[in-house]
Amino acid sequence: MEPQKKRVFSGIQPTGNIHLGNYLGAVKNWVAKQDEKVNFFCIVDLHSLTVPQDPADLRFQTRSLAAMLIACGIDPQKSTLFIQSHVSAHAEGAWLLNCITPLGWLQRMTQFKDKSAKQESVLTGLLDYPVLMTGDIIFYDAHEVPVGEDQKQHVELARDIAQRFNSLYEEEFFIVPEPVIPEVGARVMGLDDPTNKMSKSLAHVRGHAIRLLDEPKEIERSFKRAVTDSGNEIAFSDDPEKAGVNNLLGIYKAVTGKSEADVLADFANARGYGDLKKGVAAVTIEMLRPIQERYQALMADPVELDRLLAIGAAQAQAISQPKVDQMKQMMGLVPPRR
Ligand code: ATP
Ligand code: LTN
Repeated sequence: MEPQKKRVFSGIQPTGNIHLGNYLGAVKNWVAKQDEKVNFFCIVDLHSLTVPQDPADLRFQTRSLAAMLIACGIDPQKSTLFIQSHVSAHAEGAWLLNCITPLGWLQRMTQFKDKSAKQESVLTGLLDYPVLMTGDIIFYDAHEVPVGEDQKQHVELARDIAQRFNSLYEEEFFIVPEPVIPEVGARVMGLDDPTNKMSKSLAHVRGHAIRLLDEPKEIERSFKRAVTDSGNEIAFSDDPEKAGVNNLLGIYKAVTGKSEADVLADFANARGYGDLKKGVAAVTIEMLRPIQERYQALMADPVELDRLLAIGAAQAQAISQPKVDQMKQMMGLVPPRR
């Protein structure tokens, strides 16, 4: 008998512009592993409401991200792709988890401390967000949660909440999930500042990121302006002075899938960084071309996109709602089934 495939859950917020770092560091790996695992990919629109959003903008960004993920290769036949607010079990179950989660656990979260310090008026949802995230994961019995380093503490909290529910109500009811942090190699740095990671919240800044929907001319321009150094040696390096060139080579390597030796061979005859920048731009444009075409086709066919998202939501609801219904029974809200 085939061993049971592990369940993977990951979420991505529909805010900001999806960029090359998100693709090379996260989405590309999700696509590659679709056959090995049972995957749930969720566009977490409820999470986005933890900071104020323009309703029309949020609606558009949510659909646009769904289309982009499919365009990148998330196959709705292989993976369950859905929008969080379409599946009512998330909000319903999060309330139940709220009522077993000590406030102090949430107040300790470093992301809450950082984000709330920067805002004048802090919404309750911002504090409570890790509980909603816990439900996302544990209502699907997910074993693995691929996330960036910044989300590790939230997945650890999810483990604590799952264990607390299990010890209060029924041992082993929830799977205790593990965070899966990608290797550091998958870190794409900002083109304008190669010492800081390329980031969604800065993707609107000119020259910072390559956004997956950028036109070829824009991509060429952004790479051309990329910060390098005053030398001319094209080599992989850990030297912070050479971070710009290292980042460009890293992007070329990730896009082409070539070995470091083959990457360097491609630039053996380059006359300085200008040729490196042109080379990286060319392979990135070629990689993004079919993704952009598929994206445009999906956005032009809203009926098909709705159909795919409705299938995803139905599959997700069929798994998470029974789990939440069982919680309701255990917690004394509805009589247990005989
Ligand atoms: P922000 O930096 O504004 O918080 P983000 O760009 O990190 O946003 P997320 O939605 O938090 O975007 O991340 C989605 C996924 O993309 C995560 O798995 C994250 O680890 C990955 N990711 C984000 N930025 C990079 C990057 N520069 N290089 C590699 N992977 C990245
Ligand atoms: N909080 C995450 C997004 C997220 C998530 C999840 C990730 C919401 N629910 C469940 C993994 C599993 C973020 O902001 N990157």
